[in-house]
Amino acid sequence: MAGYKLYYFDARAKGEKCRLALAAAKIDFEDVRFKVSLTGEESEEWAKEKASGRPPLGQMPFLVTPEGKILGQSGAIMKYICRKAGQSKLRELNFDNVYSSGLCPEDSFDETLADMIHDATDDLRNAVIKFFFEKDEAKKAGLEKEYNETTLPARLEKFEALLKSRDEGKGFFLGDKRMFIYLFLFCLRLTYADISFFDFFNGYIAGGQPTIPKELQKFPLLAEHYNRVLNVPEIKTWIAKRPASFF
Ligand SMILES: N[C@@H](CCC(=O)N[C@@H](CS)C(=O)NCC(=O)O)C(=O)O
Repeated sequence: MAGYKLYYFDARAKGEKCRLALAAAKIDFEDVRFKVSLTGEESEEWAKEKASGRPPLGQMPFLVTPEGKILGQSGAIMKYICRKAGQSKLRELNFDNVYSSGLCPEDSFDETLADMIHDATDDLRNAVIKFFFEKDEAKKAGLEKEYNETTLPARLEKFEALLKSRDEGKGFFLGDKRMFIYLFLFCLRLTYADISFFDFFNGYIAGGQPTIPKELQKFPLLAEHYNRVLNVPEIKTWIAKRPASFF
């Protein structure tokens, strides 16, 4: 049976959080990349794929599962992968309500908080995309100014407070709380909220480089969090080996 196949352009952009989730979940996948055009023309291979009707929304990224099922929308794909990663050996032992080694919070309120953090980073992605592709120079400068001076700093303040609200910001946004069950200590752990946040700052702001972007300098907890995600071994390895791309 073929493994997972992720289809996207040869870019980080909207596809990378899915690739980061696959890497963090230790799921082998085929990283199918279509040629990207900065001038907006459609590549022949993508036009053909789209015309086949296979991408469910006529867009990328889309994921083909080993069973041949197909999913679109980057956020939905990332969450699906992270939920899959939760199907650990411990689940088979009926420890479901206690612990899962996955990348998705078990508690439904926490899962919704993870969605909130993901959606809030998507707002930033969309703001960057808006000024990046704006052709009117004056309009572009206005949008970029608003993003740099208002949208981004306001959101960063909120993100810093959200991170601080769990374990004083020394861990991840969500995941298991610190508690002992029998002899095991369960700690805050990586979830898709962290992957999404990290992907925005790494993929969109730091040009994909393993460096902390200057925008996080005034937010020490977020800067440490960025480093914490960057140093998750599977994420570090993926970043070192992924193909370089312009955006
Ligand atoms: N909300 C969607 C947006 C997907 C999207 O806009 N995909 C673009 C590339 S980033 C695309 O497929 N463009 C090519 C086309 O529509 O033909 C997601 O996050 O997956």
